[in-house]
Amino acid sequence: MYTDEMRKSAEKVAAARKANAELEPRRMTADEKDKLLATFHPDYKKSEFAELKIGPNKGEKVPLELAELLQGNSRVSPSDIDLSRTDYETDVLIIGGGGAGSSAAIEADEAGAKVMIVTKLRIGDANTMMAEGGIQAADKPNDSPAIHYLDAFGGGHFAAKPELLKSLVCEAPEAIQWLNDLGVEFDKDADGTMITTHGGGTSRKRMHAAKDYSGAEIMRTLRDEVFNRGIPVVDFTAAIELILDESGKACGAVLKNMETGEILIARAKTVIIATGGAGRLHYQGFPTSNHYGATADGLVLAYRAGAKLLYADTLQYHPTGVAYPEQIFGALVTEKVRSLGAKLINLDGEAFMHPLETRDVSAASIIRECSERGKGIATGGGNGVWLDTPMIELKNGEGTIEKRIPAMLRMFEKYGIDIRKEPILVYPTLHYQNGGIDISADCMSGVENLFVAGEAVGGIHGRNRLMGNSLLDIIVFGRNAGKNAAATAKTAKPGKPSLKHVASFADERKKAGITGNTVSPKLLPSYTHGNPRFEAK
Ligand code: MEZ
Repeated sequence: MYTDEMRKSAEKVAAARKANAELEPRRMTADEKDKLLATFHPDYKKSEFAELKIGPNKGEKVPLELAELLQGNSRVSPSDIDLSRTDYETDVLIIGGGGAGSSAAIEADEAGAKVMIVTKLRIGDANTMMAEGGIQAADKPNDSPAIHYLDAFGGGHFAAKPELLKSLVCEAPEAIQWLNDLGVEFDKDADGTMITTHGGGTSRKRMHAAKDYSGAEIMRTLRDEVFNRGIPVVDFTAAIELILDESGKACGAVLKNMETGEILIARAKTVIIATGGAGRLHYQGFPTSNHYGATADGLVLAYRAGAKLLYADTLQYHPTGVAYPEQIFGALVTEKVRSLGAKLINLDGEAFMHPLETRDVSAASIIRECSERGKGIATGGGNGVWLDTPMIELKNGEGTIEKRIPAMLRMFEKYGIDIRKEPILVYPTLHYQNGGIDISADCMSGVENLFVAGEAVGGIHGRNRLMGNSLLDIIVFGRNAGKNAAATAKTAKPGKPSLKHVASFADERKKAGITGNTVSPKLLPSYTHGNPRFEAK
């Protein structure tokens, strides 16, 4: 499968494997990291950001593609929408059918609220499903939530909102127990002890996994629970605007049937945004590990309704996306591969960095190797570095790859690459939206009765997230959002529904001189445009 040029370099990797396996590359100093990030991390490329001219974050910079959507035109003309009709009525309306939305639905249902999920694709079409390596929780005797907090706070450049990070780490052990009780098949030893490993930037082994399809296993379990409880799921139906009442409280959404284009009205006492990430916006032309619907819709809905965003200028590029073969370009190669001992190696067979630096540092380091240092391996469309997977079995014994990372084995096997015998080519891929909607500790956004959970939230992780803290946050904040939205719904008495905020936003746009005909939320990626089979009606 590899070209002759690639093979020549792969031979150097094989020759140096034993020595590289024994080598402990040093960790970078804080100064070295800062310099590396400033020069090579995509978040620092000024020309790729634009200043927002309107809305709650006016004056702040966000990626060009996001700025266009946040300041875009609504998909509806408020005067055309008949708000007197009611197609759906519920206590808690959850927008998004991934891990956060499902966790929220389960807890709101448990609290006795009437709940409904709407999702533009199907329940489980979400980044949760795509997560591979695991979920963090400090539940071993040598660990504690305080140590987990320090790892995550440092890894996120000391920018996380303390009250959010505190909830994340303190509620983590219970979240794992909850998932275990629901039926998630975590990796365990023969005596039932959970197997845990390191991730980048963790000082303790606290990554719980279900082989290398942890997210799929968690999503499978949550989806079963949603169905078992009989919670209604309205699929192929996108939320295209929030509805607020006269006093500005969230009380529903304008929906659009993705197949027929029909406009529907959902009324609710509280609303939860759990719409996930933005990888399919392909910032700076990066490929993505994200699912098909990751187009930042929740951020657009909330922003237009007046909710502030936090750290929307910071994205996570997972260091190891597939660089070759091109059929799976950008797909995730889980960090667990490095947790199990594989190292990153350059063209000349050198282990050029510690394999478990934090993700922003690792990604920037790979980009430097492929650009300034000229030590990347040509892949046809670009460059990549080697991830020396055979090292895993050299260190841990034969059979480890099949047992611990079978999905990786299968993914490359399809293209004639046996990762037990040959290294693989990787390059950073757009993986996670570090920023999102600003919330308080109870998961409420700046708009009253509008709650947020999962990747659409900003501030839990600061300006960089550690592996396994995202599967954790969808559970912790999903559950909390569900409980709090249900409690609030008990006493909420929504006033007259209105789309005044949509009209005001359009006025603001005009006054600021924003022209352009971009409509948002985007709903589906751009490469569907022009193809009637995939176009959102
Ligand atoms: O938290 C993640 O993003 C994750 C577990 C990814 C991975 O490398 O597997």
